Amino acid sequence: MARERTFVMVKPDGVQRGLVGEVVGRLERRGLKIVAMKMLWIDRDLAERHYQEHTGKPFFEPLISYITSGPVVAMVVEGDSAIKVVRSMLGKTDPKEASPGTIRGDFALFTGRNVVHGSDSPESAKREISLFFDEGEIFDYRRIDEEWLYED
Ligand code: DAT
Ligand code: MG
Repeated sequence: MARERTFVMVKPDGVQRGLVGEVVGRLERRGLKIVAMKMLWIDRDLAERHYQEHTGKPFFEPLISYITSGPVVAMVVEGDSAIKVVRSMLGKTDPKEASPGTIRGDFALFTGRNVVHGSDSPESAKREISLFFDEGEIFDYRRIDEEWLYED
């Protein structure tokens, strides 16, 4: 069993469209545990650092202005293989290609308004969590259903 932590964010369009509860509810019902959560309004500096791998790409400027256009809800989510499981729940980056049943496949149409972010690897998860959260904002606790969720 590989218990992992990943970084998840409801982007400004998700907040504006009232999808915070939908996203959090899906993660919780899957058995993933929210170990940190906050609303914040990302500034340009944090946006550029978060999306540093995309610096210089044609969509970089629109991406930065989208992600800084309103408040977001940022989370650290924990569970077995959480990084891969969350990515599969988000669906493909381009919502037109995302399967129904995924968050993007159910709630979005455009790559530039794709509602949610999730880390794509253990390295990105570690980097992104530390960009958004101090250690003291992340909580270590047992959820009451873990006994029934985990096989061992
Ligand atoms: P993901 O968010 O699925 O991890 P990514 O890391 O490749 O995707 O890109 C980050 C965000 O940048 C993505 O959610 C939307 C935007 N983006 C990516 N590729 C794009 C493209 N070709 N055109 C416009 N926006 C794009
Ligand atoms: Mg990415």
